[in-house]
Amino acid sequence: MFSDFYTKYEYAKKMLETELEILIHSFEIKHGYTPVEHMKSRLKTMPSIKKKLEEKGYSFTPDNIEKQINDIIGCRIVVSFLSDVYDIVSLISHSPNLIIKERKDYIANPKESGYTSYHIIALVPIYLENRVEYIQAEIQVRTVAMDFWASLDHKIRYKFHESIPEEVQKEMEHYAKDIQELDRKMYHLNQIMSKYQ
Ligand code: 0O2
Repeated sequence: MFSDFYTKYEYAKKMLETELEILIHSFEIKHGYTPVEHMKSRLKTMPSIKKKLEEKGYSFTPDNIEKQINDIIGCRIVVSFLSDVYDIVSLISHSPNLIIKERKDYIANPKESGYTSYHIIALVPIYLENRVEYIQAEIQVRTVAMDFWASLDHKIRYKFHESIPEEVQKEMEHYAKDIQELDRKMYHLNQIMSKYQ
């Protein structure tokens, strides 16, 4: 039952990867500049889908997966500068092949933990025999500095199983502010450099 269901997500992940690669490549050709440091996509595993559903108080059924989990397909785009985040977001937003369902700007409004990133929930079309189906995917766009913080935070959460000591939490909140400051400085440097190009 679940393997057929999962196949749709595999198709949609391929569609999304191809679409993003083309969009980014066309941006690079137009601007003569490569904003993306790296891009990675993944399908959420069934055990982790089950865990997330249980945490939300839902049973593990295909219907609940489809309605309650919007990041079975996850794609992360890591860029150099803060301005690149918004350039990439704009690029994705203008794609005729994706439908933007939701956006969450955790850069303008960081999460309580200090987490910053720009999230887009997009609907990706997959072309089946007699119909088109739209599959949800979460695209996270962030700078290298934000990515560094988020991956450390992820390791901390894994180590402490969500009950993170207050001392560690406070340190991470401070570092999140340092990261924001560093991104602002790098953005400033990028603007200075652009005068010389
Ligand atoms: P994983 O293992 O990275 O996939 P949702 O969880 O989507 O139902 P919500 O609140 O709408 O609920 O989602 P949100 O917070 O917009 O996005 C969730 C994803 O963002 C997480 O996925 C993480 O990847 C990332 N994220 C959000 N907050 C934090 C944070 O404080 N620290 C870190 N490191 N990442 C965060 P998952 O499924 O939780 O985890």
